[in-house]
Amino acid sequence: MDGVWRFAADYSAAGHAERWWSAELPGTVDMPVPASYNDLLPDERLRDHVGLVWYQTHARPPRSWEGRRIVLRFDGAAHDATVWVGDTIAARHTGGFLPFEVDVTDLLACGERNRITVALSNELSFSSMPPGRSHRTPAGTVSQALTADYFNYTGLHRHVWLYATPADHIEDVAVRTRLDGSTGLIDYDVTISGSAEVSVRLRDAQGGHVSSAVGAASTLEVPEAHLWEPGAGYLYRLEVEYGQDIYEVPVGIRTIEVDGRRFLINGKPFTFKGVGRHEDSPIRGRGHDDALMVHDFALLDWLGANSLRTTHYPYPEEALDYADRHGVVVIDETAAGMVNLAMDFGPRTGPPPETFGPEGFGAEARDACVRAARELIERDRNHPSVVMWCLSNEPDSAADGAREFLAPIVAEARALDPTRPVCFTNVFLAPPERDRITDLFDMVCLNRYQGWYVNGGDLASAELELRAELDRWAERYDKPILITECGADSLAGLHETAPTMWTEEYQSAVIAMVARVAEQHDAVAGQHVWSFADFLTRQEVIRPGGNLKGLFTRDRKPKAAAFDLRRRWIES
Ligand code: BDP
Repeated sequence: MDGVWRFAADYSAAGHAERWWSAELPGTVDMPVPASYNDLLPDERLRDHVGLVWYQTHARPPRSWEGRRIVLRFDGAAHDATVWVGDTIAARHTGGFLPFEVDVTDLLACGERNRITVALSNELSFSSMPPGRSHRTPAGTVSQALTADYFNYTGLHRHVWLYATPADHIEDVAVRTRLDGSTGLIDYDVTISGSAEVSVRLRDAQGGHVSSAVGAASTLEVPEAHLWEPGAGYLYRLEVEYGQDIYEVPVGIRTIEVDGRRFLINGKPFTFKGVGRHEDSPIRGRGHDDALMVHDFALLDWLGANSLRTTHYPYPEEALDYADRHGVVVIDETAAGMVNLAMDFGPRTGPPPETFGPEGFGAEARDACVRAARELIERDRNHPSVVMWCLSNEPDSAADGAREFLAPIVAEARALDPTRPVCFTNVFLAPPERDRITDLFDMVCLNRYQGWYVNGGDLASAELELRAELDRWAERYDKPILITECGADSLAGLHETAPTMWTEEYQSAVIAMVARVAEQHDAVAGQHVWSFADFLTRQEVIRPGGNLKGLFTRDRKPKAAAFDLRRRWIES
């Protein structure tokens, strides 16, 4: 269903009262799908619009689909979607970074022209996913921003599908892999809509038959298994057959374990060398684009990186499929960031409200985070590239109420997936003496900006303080430490012989300093640099054209730090 749809911004919130779904949308605006709408038109009002926008298209399924089950699927509709097929509401969904689908068999007429309308709201609250807040400006408009440091792009960000299956069909497939010596064990579990027999066949990467079984749940044995390894994403193929329906799932056999201070993949210590990134680019905003995705993964490979954190939300499934095939190690993050009012530097008089106090994140927000973890794990659990769930970015982990807020999220993740470790990323305001939640998690993940927000311009002190803090974490926890973020902003093209803040040289020096400290520390299992590329944020005095901590500019040109890192990562 991708392509150019009709579009109307609902500035006066009239769409519902005027039943915009029941006829052609007013106006003549076209909008590409997938894409964010914000930067598509030279229109400031649209860019910063808070409220509803409407998308509309038509679908004419072939007559040969008669009698089949027809499904309408949205891979990502940011953030709150209501979908009509003709005059009927077909679906409602909250959370723009995870998919939803709906059976529209009874709503669509095969061979006819069917109108499909989507109303999208981008209004933020503490329980929206991602969370944010709004305020009325002196000029009388509503202004809002995420509590996190990225622009609130909105739109039909990912592919939209209309597909058909047999009426009696496969609903879901879950796989888990284990190793017994050199034998791989694949536990599979198929959910079906009826009660006919399920059969499965496992093929190797060349299509050769490996093993088969009958039944909706069983274990397949793979003698002398070819393992999925970092950098070498070997995939088997599980073909599931149920009546007239057939579905295939790529399967990578590998194990993950945290053993004391080591992060083990297939029993071998793994050192993370990678980045955090944003789904962000000029014009399309957060809209998924296969060309950009392949290019970005190629640049990651050029850097010598072996891993990626899906900052700060679930990525499109195409990205995880790519990572599976190419052996890229992924830390998969929910959109539940940042639950932290101590980090909210927006205009304010007086001290910040307490993060988990009466004006902050309460039970509704916590339930939204639990749901976000559940939906993420249900979507991504079959991907061998995913080695850990990141359940929150920089929550207020030093605050009263942090433990009560985070513990149910951790419990949900562990119940749904006992095979993967879980983490959250710690903010510098919560060093080991103040943190209240790290014992709930498997790894210590630190976002650290010594040399930038702390000891800016003074790398000698930055290095000493970073070392000292790592020692304190290592003293307290027998867990691996991962530097999940580090870096400095740089203006591409700004140079100095003596590195000073904002130059490309200074950015390189900060990243090199953290690498030196990390490599010399026994407890540290790797370094992720923030960020892969420059990206757009809300407007702020510290954000000239956005966040400039990219190794690449927003249009993917390398800065000095990219060459530096490549030298270190390719050589090591
Ligand atoms: C961390 C956040 C990240 C920000 C980064 C920064 O996790 O989203 O963009 O700092 O300030 O707090 O550059």
